[in-house]
Amino acid sequence: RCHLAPGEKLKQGDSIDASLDLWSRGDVQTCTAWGAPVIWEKMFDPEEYDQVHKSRHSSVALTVFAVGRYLDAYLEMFLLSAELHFMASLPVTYYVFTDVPEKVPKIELGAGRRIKVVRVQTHSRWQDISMMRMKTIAEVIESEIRNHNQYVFCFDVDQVFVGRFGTEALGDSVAVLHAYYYHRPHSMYTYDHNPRSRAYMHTGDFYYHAAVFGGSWQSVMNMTKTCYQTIMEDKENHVEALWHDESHLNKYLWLHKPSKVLSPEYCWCSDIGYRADIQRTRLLWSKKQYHTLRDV
Ligand code: 2GW
Ligand code: MN
Repeated sequence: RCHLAPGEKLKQGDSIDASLDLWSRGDVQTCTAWGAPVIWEKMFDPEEYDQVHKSRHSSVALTVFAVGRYLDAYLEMFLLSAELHFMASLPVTYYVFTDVPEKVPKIELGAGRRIKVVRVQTHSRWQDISMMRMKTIAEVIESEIRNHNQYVFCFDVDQVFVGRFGTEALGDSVAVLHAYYYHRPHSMYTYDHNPRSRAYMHTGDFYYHAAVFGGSWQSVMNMTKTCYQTIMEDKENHVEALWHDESHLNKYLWLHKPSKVLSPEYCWCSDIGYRADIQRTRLLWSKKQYHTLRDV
């Protein structure tokens, strides 16, 4: 069922997807082995998706962390571009987690859009800044988000929206294909290969990028809680997974298959250059400023 003819309709995935039309494409995988759609440009009608989500009063919480030097380096562009492209048809609440709330740029927000700034402590190791996001996200879903938003999307801050990242991306549990691995053989996936880590895995479905994941608040709470638990078990055992939280997320998503997969359009890296299957870019990695932002 993953090899539908181009133009053939797909009726799979979440209940909302099942009620709408999703078209297959001939040049890319548009459906996983377990029946979840993989979303690419030309597979969906954006207006139709917006209408359904508007009529259901869907709303979305976006979480993003800007701790230490990442605040000045990336946050303003991230937020300004999200105002243009992220779920433009729906109410959105941004949860910005930072160690210096007063430095969060005051940007003008569209109707129905709000920003909440939450102070978090910083960690001396950047690996911990990244990994501890899982704990913080689970906590804020539990204490706040679940009372206001059906959906939650979690982002790295070092990225910029450049095209529609819309309601077609909403689903019960959603993950994005890593731009560098979607066309590579499984043997090259950088899963954690240390049997002593809880993130250990040998075979998997895809290599997902932890820079973007989301879903219903229930699913994202389970995802982040479980990843935090496995990260802490590793700490007790004095091991750290190869790609930190990303390794744990990949393990989780192997054991709990996502109901929707986003193509690398939803987290693309311009350095890769031209690819015929990428017909639209929606979110781009920002340039890394390793020399100024990382001391390692
Ligand atoms: C991270 C690395 C080195 C030095 C600083 C930081 C750092 C990260 C920081 O000083 N402040 C901060 O707020 N962060 C947050 O953590 C920020 O939201 C950032 O986007 C996120 C992940 O760090 P990042 O973007 O530098 O890591 P990447 O782009 O190499 O990310 C992939 O691998 C990570 C694990 O190593 C995560 O899984 C991430 O989700 C992946 O995209
Ligand atoms: Mn990043």
